[in-house]
Amino acid sequence: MRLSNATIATMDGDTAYGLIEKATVVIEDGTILWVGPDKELPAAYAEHEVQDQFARLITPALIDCHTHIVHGGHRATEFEMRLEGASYEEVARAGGGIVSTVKATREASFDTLLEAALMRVDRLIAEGLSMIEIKSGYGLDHDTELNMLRVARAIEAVRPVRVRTTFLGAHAIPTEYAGRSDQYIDEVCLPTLAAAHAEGLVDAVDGFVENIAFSSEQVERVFAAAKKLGIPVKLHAEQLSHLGGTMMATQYNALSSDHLEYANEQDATAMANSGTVAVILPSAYYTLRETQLPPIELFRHHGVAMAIATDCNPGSSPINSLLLVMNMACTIFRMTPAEALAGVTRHAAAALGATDTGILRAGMRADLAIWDVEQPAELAYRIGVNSLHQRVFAGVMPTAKPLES
Ligand code: DI6
Ligand code: FE
Repeated sequence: MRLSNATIATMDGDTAYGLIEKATVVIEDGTILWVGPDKELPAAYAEHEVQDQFARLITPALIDCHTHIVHGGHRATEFEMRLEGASYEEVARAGGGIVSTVKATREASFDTLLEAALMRVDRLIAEGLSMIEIKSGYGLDHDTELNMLRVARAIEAVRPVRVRTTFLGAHAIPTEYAGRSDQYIDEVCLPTLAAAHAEGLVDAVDGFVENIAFSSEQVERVFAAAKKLGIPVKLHAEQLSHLGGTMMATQYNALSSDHLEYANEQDATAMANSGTVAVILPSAYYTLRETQLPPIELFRHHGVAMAIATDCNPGSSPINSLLLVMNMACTIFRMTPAEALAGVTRHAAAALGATDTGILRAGMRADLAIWDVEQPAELAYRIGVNSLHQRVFAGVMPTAKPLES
């Protein structure tokens, strides 16, 4: 198949969008064979079935590289509490917050969790998503952590989307281990990681270094175990305060450090050196009415790749739209629309260690999003508007229903 007469934002190369006007992408067996100007189409591809795109925009399909999309219940009551003045940390300490979602997730069946997650995933797919990272971390016991990861994997079996699973056993301290966080790491987190890995359920290991969660030293023990198993790591760090999680994570060549509102220049240089992606999460900042902006300019200055993601979760980020997150990244964090698009394609792929997607180039997977817009900046510019015309997943386009004979 060949899609012609398109504006193609390859997100490849050194220019902002890697833009090619009046361009063609040739796809075969789920792979991109060629991308370039219509006029330069090699003769070998001239016979491929052609579809005129009438100047539509083609980008890599979107990637959400940080979500907690599998979870039980919701936290609308906590939303009300926070609006009446309670802080996120106060809610957490009062037994709300993450721990209340843990209760709801433990009580939910596999089917209930799957059904609820699919409703959210479908909204992302409708915006051109092809790959999603999904974390555990609302189980905090052996069975529920494994159940969450199995649900995450099941999504891939029932929807045309790729799932990357992340073990986040060090997300919060469950009530039964209150005041005994070291024991929780030893007795639950580490053995559950081993079990989940043995079942093939872990693509990466994550942790939460924060006053309301774990210390850098505690998460480092989990990272050391991940390293022994050969699993890459990533970290929730410097979200509510600066505790140095990012520096520790870079010593493990973390794929990403996420949130980062309180990160500083030392963190930025360490991330640049270790190739750790900064995952920026504007919706969590927005929902918590945070005022400390992540140091975007420092990341830019030091050449740290920036991804952006939904952080979809029932507490700090009840959002199901990557397009809206792109808008927030620009309007609130002053990222450019080109950085926002790279943040949900090329750099999101890097944050997941995925090397076959995120840019449009010969040899990459044919995961594309086709948009009814004139220029790529429109994707981040419009608010609450989904301009997706069509998604192409592994080279497959949804076809029109055949006419009844
Ligand atoms: N940081 C977050 O933003 C989410 N987890 C984390 O470590 C929030 C999780 C929640 O509030 O349920
Ligand atoms: Fe998160």
